Amino acid sequence: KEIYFATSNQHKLNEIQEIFKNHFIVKSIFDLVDYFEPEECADSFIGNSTIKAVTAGSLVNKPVFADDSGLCIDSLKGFPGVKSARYMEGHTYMEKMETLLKKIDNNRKAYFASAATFYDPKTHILISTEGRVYGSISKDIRGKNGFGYDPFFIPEGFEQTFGELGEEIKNKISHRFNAFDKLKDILYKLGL
Ligand code: ITT
Repeated sequence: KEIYFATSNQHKLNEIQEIFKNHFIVKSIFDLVDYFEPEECADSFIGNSTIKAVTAGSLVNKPVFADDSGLCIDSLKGFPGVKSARYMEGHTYMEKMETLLKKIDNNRKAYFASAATFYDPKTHILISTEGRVYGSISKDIRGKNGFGYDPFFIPEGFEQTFGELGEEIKNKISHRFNAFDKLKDILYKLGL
């Protein structure tokens, strides 16, 4: 089975291709169209992943997946959260992680969240799930694997950051894995 993933983030595409390798052939939406990214104006991850999936699915008239995700830091009241991508604009992740490190107090708890949406424009079936991985923000920025905020996030049960742990471990425990694994189970139960 083939499904198109409505993302412009190559790292997300690679992770989803790996997670689904025994279930779906996941292709980039850019194989079909010069996909135009819709404005992510919702105030929740599921709201934004729904906007992406419905826009893309309607454009290509085929079933699609979308993901909206971010890092929520406890001591910053969940910031950057749904603004995780926008917060980065015009800066490098290194600069932004350093700025965040200065703002975080003794409570270093944080989680990554991912909303996964499936949309089929022919049947109008629309399904969303959310997944999280809990952990903490490291005191320094470590590791070159992954992307975005991975080099300063330590998942629970580990001492290394996602940047150090690498994709094999990340893909077994990540927010994205948890969200898409739930979505996969629902699609399977519905026979889709
Ligand atoms: P698309 O909307 O095209 O899918 P995007 O990168 O703009 O790509 P989002 O709007 O969902 O995606 O923004 C998510 C941001 O949250 C992402 O750019 C990273 O900064 C951060 N993020 C999400 N998942 C992450 C992960 O697994 N590791 C590190 N940072 C992550």
